[in-house]
Amino acid sequence: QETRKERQLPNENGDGAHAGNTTTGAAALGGQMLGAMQGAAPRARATGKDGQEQAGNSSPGTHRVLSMDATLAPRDPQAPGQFGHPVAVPDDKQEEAKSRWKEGNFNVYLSDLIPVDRAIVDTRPAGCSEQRVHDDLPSTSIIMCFVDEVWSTLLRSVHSVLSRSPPHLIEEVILVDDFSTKEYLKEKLDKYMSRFPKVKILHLKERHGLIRARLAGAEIAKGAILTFLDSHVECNVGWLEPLLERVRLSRTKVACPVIEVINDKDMSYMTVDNFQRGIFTWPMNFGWRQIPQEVIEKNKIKETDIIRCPVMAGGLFSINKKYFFELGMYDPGLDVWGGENMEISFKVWMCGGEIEIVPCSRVGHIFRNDNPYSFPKDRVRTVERNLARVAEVWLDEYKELFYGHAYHLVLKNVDVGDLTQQIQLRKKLQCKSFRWYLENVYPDLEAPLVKASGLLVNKAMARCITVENTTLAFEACDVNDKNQKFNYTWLRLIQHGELCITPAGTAGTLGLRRCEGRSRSLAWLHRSLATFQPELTDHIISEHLQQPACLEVDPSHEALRVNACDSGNPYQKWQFGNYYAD
Ligand code: LR7
Ligand code: MN
Repeated sequence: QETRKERQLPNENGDGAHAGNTTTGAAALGGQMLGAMQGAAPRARATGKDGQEQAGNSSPGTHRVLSMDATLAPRDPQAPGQFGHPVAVPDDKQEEAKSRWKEGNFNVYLSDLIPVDRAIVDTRPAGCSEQRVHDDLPSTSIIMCFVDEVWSTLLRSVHSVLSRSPPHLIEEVILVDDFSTKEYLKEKLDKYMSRFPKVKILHLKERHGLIRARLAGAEIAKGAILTFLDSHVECNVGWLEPLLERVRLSRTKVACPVIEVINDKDMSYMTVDNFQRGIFTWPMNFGWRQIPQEVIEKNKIKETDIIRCPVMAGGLFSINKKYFFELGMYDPGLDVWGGENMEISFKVWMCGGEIEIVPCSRVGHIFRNDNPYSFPKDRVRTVERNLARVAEVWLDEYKELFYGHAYHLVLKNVDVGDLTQQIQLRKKLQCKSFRWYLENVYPDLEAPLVKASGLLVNKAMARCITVENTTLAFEACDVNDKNQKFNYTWLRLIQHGELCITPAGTAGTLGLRRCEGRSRSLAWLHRSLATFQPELTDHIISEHLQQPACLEVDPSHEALRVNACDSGNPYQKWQFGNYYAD
């Protein structure tokens, strides 16, 4: 479910529609976008006639973006899918198309039907073709990893790179075959590609998974810049130069194209809404979020302006090779697929770099609902473990939010493996804190460190739990009494300083113990149980005891105890002073 979300289409993702936090979010975002525009190179932003002249006069050493393009003169204008138009499966081919779907989890039949060098419409915003880039852009190694990719799709990806990039900027195209099982990806592929001297194929001898396959490609790359692509893409007109221009301006800029949509059903090339940032929601689900209209207007953000992103989608970006190595590339302990986009994004921002979307660079990608290849281990578990590694290394105290939103990982006590090297790396690079990242890069993320805090009031008695030395009491509420203040944490602890409320040794009684982050014996479920026992909302249920048992006040003695949960019992209803999240 969670990983599905990562692959949702940019313009279909619910995140874009979130209105809840626009006021604070937008204000904070305003500052951020302003920063973004100051960071953009004036030369690279020159658009329209005026801009062009200005750039021409004041900056020798620049030229217009070339339009290396088959769009205007496709080899066969009548061929299906030409210009990115949708294609329909003929009636008598429906069965065949259906049966071939699972080869790639998209319409493989249609992919085979349309030319491998089809033209697509130039979807760049007006002004992009007038933009100027430096004459001395660095050349790049393109790295494309694949496992059992569909033949026609892989070819179309490679053709689009070769025909829509200025040749001198392509050092090489490295195809990393991640131990594919399909016969056609062996000699047949080698033979086909042998006509393109720049294309090199690295056949891995065992399955590396996407993440380590990319590292294998990076190791042999000769270009100063690495450009990673998925193996089912179509690079659009002028896609490469604006990416390289950004990386040239600063070696710590990581440049991503706008990822457009190649429709999985009819293979049409669809453009996406402008002004979308790559973001994540808890527990680290990648998504897209539109910059609010008022922020766009207030800051006069143009369609061609660079967009700074809290996180990248993962598959398509250019990065300075030396910088990538300095950053320790990807954590090699990440397995197969997933989470590496979070890792590289946090690492880049926190250790002094920037992640940008470059609107004048556009690349289509086939979005699919499921991976068409097998996972060596369970897919969900692989992704969860990867994300937990990222959380442990990069999120500091905020990792509790991650675990709080994926509490099953706490219950499973997920084993993330050895993190020593990653933690050392973070120290060595003197990276900033996750708090800094939140404040400066992603201020619109809601990230309260606890779920609730303040007085813990019993609703029936209107009295409060109090800590007296190291024992618990039940007294008249007093907002100024520090001993009545508790935090309800993401790890479900009811915490007062170092101490946590727990069912005591003797049945039914309550006590205080030193808190331990992941201890289930200290965990209490408050509110969240609403999903399967709605009537128990506001109860506080111990997770420790065999039977579900609730925090209760014994009305006759005014003593605290744990007792069998009863939805109608008002002596079991509790409320914190403040709630920050559900
Ligand atoms: O074991 C593997 N070995 C591989 O070589 C698994 C995959 N791969 C290849 C695969 O053939 C493909 O070319 O790696 C590439 C990416 O795999 P996909 O296409 O199955 O991934 P995706 O497009 O569903 O998912 C996104 O997230 C991934 C994991 O975190 C990678 O970062 C992908 O590159 C990334 N794709 C994009 O960013 C494109 C836009 C999608 C979005 C949002
Ligand atoms: Mn993909």
